[in-house]
Amino acid sequence: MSVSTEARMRLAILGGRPHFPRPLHVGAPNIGDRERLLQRIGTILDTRRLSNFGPNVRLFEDMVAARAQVKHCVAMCNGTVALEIGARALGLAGEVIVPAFTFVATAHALAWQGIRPVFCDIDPVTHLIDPQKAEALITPRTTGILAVHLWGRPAPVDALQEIADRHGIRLMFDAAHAFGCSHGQRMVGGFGDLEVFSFHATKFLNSAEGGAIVTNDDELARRARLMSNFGFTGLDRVEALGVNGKMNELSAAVGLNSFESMEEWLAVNRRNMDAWREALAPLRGISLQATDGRNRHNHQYVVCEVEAEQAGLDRDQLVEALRAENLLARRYFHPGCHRMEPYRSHPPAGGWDLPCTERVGRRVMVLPTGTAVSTRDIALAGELMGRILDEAPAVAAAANASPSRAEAKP
Ligand code: T4K
Repeated sequence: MSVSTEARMRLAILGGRPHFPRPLHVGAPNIGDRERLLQRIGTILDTRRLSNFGPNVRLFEDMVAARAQVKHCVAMCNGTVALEIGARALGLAGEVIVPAFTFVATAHALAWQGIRPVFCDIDPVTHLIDPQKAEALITPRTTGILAVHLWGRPAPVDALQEIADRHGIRLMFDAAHAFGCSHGQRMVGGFGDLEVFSFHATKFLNSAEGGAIVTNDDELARRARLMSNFGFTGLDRVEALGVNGKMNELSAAVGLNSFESMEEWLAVNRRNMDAWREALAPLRGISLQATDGRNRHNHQYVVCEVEAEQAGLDRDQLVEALRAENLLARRYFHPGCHRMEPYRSHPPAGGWDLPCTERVGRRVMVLPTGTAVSTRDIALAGELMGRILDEAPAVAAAANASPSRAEAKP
């Protein structure tokens, strides 16, 4: 059946059958060569070396550091713990400025250790923290800025560094989305005092669960490693407060396997991005976020914005219609951390002033990509979106009546 014939079936939200027989997820993991992974796991089992800085973790760290062009990599059990340990290793306390338009782990990693996240607004086009607005939030209690390379797009690193230096505060980057991305010729990894990657299953390069702190600062790297292993400096010798943040050998084996397929996955993401660009181009009111050709990009997130007036239905109604088709588009990072607990219940005097975060949070829709998604899937999705727009009034009404839509309301 041709894509156009498939797309002509009745829309699922209007009573038809879903056009996609299996769910298409944002974040379905990329899986590397199975045989190679099983071999690696076999060796781990044979040698009985399962954790505590084993050979797979050490090799993974070397490969991450080389790719990010940075001196040190300390692998961790996940990105959130890496953020927590990074903030501690930097001595962050009091208040830290952070964008509200990010995955909630960025803010939680601070709040979890008694640091107050002070939410900053974003640039409405790039979705990245606005440096001028960040500077305006600095108070005597501010110890740092935690910026995010959202969607793999580098944050305004130079402006932020200049502000941090001028105010004598630390600068840390949440680079969870940005492994393999660059700011011009410089790879993400060596900016600020330290950066944090996530290698969660849903990420471009995954180790099932995993993360890392990367830095060019010898002392910070030493401290982060110490903190990730209870503060042990030798057998029975503890020299600092620490937790268990270590990556295990099985995760590292998955990570090493991912490295071997990384270029292939990058090519798939690029191909899919081109296919999405083509599929969305004719659609009114749906625009794909542009990527900056001067930077390297992993194209892990396909991010678009829905302009309700032009499209004839809003982002939430469109997401509902797509989900009915088994195309599980996401509303990342709606409604913004400031509207999630515990932050929602503790606004500053006068409330949060984040107009761009609010606006972008209402418009952004993230679409599936990665090796589980074919160009044919994308072409069908494009045709379906065209049909949804053509039947916008009926679709909007059906979406409003849907029970999951009611649940999804903030
Ligand atoms: N900072 C930022 C900016 C981040 O985006 C993240 C994580 C972090 C920090 C923290 O890093 P980690 O501690 O996670 O290493 C997901 C991920 O869980 C999270 O890692 C990620 N960001 C965030 C953007 O997305 P959910 O709740 O949206 O994921 P979930 O479980 O709905 O997964 C997405 C879809 O992927 C699922 O619907 C099904 C599919 N999937 C998922 C997994 C885990 C699979 O097919 N197989 C799988 O194994 O948060």
